[in-house]
Amino acid sequence: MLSEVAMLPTERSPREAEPGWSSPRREAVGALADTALDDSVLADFVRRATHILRLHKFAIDEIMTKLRIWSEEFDHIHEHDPIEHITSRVKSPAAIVAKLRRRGLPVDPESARRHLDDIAGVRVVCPFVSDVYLIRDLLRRHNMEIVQTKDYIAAPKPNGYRSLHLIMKVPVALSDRSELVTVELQIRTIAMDFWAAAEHELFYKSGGAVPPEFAAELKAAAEIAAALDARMLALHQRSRNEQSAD
Ligand code: 0O2
Repeated sequence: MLSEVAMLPTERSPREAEPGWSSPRREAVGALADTALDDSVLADFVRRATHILRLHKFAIDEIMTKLRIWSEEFDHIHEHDPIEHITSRVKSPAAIVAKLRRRGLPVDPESARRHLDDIAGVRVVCPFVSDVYLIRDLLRRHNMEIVQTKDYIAAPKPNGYRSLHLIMKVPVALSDRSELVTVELQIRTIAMDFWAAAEHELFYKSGGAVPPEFAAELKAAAEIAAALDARMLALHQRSRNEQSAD
């Protein structure tokens, strides 16, 4: 039952379902490394966390519905779909327990809900950088509550990582009440996503320590990806201008 909640369907295009947020993620590696996680603690957490995990799945469903509508409507009206694909996941119980332990927090579902912003994660991959901010603006325009923004496009991480991260409070209407649920939304271009996936793979294989010359190469590659994004955006804008002049 629980695995149905933790293993969400994910989507390559907003309109067709398929398997997930790439793996193994760093948090999963962390969870394996922390195998002080004894089975009884995890089993107890899993038993008590079902409701909270389900709630986060519902919040993801809410966001996905909005994104699908915007994707299809934009494509229809403006002949441009700002969403290339979407993936999502509910964090696994083992990864939640490992993160709470790492942070020295109580290991129970309420503590997870209070302290972790990334139990529900949605990743939106866009063709152009302008689409990333378009999605952010659409969320704002529809009064979706954004409680935190980390703009790693305007200010990339030292390793070169680029993405727009939004922490959102998503209202979920249950049969007897409404609940505000936290969702982490990562919005990035295809080039940023390619870099992040490759970096994650390299980072994972190197066991967490990236040698300095390797790190410099990764950063240089991120800058090439950013330059490519800038060129593709310029082409996109030129093509839009030419279409509107016709
Ligand atoms: P997963 O499975 O993708 O969720 P926090 O999440 O609060 O503990 P932080 O650094 O404050 O950590 O959060 P931030 O900066 O918003 O980053 C969280 C997520 O962004 C990560 O989640 C990754 O998905 C992605 N991310 C951030 N930095 C990098 C990076 O340098 N390379 C790659 N490939 N991804 C990055 P998790 O927890 O790693 O895993």
